[in-house]
Amino acid sequence: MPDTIQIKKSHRLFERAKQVIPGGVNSPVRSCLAVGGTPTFIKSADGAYLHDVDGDTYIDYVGSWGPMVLGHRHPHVMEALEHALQHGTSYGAPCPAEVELAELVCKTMPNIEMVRMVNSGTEATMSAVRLARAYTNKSTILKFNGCYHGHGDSFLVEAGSGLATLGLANSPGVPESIAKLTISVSYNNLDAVKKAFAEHKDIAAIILEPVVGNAGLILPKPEFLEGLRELCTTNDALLIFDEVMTGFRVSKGGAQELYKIKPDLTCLGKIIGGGLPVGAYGGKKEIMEMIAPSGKVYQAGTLSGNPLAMAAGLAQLRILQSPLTYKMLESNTNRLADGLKAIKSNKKFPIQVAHVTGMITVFFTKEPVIDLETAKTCDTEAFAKVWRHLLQNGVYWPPSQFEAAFMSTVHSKQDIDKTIEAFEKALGEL
Ligand code: HOZ
Repeated sequence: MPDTIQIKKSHRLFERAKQVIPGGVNSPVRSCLAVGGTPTFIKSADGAYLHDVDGDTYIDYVGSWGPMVLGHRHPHVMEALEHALQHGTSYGAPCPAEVELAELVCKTMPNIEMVRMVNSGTEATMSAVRLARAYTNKSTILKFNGCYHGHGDSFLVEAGSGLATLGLANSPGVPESIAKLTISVSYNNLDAVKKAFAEHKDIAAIILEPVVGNAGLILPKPEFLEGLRELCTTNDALLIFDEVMTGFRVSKGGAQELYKIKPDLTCLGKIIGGGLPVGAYGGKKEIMEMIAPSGKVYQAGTLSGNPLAMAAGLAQLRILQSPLTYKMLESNTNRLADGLKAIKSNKKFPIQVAHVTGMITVFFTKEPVIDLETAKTCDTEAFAKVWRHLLQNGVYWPPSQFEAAFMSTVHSKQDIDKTIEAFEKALGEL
């Protein structure tokens, strides 16, 4: 258990940070505000572990919010980075690694015939929507409550992740004229989508997380994704899968491979940069060729295709080509999920365990969670108490009921069993 003198180092850093960084953090969820905690400042990471500035070690289930499928500092990724570093950090000009990475992305996700590298998931989704609007010559976007597609203006409507965590539905600063071009309906509700298409003739695209990770983990009902595909085709709208979290995680080819659905455009994120700041969007050639300079839809970036990020991403994606990786990831996730489900139920605080390869959420509610509305029935105070107990017992779980936890291939059986024990104890003490 972290000792009190050392805890003060993280605490002192947070106090300093609050003077110069809004809320003391560079992204709201990690402030741990929603769970009554303060951020743990990390000094280093390796494998399945995070080491904080106070000398304490935690089993990491945040995994940098997705990219650490192979754990932190995988030797091949580190080697590729060290090699790339010998050659420079940024050229603002094309480099061979970006071609190789683009080829590998297209090969692994065959629905992506062409891909454009950007620097974050937010950039990918914003650019994909601009492209969809240009391609369809329509303006309205349909999204789902609880899905989070980064912080672009169009997406901050009933968004999950930090907004759901802070109890916000939208953000000041987004002009009404922009917000009204976004329709948001309940996830897993095909009737609501049909109704939206009947009422709005101007829908350019549906964008969604095919498996939601930003309202906690929510799985699509069997007919949901297929229904969306059909509705988009019938209504001349594009289907955009935001696979920033699920790409190369829930299976090698992402959720689109797992559920056998062909989106028109796919957004990818940090995972294809091996943890460095990368995003990408890609899809059918006919659509992608509308992007400048082959077409007129403008999108650009000095750091796009950055040699360090491309090298790390390539190294990670090459390892992820092996089916063994996903067997391991699946078996680790199942072990944790089975262990959590087997915890003797605490009648006052029932839990639901949702999982898919590489991702898991423990919802503190009595009903299965199928959308943001059911996720909101969770007892967030009970979650917060359990979260604090986990942290004190060396388990770094996402500090929000509305964020999925991420597994890696390098979580050991002992790590997982220790996590289950910590949960059991925390639930017992509620
Ligand atoms: N919104 C991110 C996960 N869904 C969290 C970002 C962060 O705090 O790093």
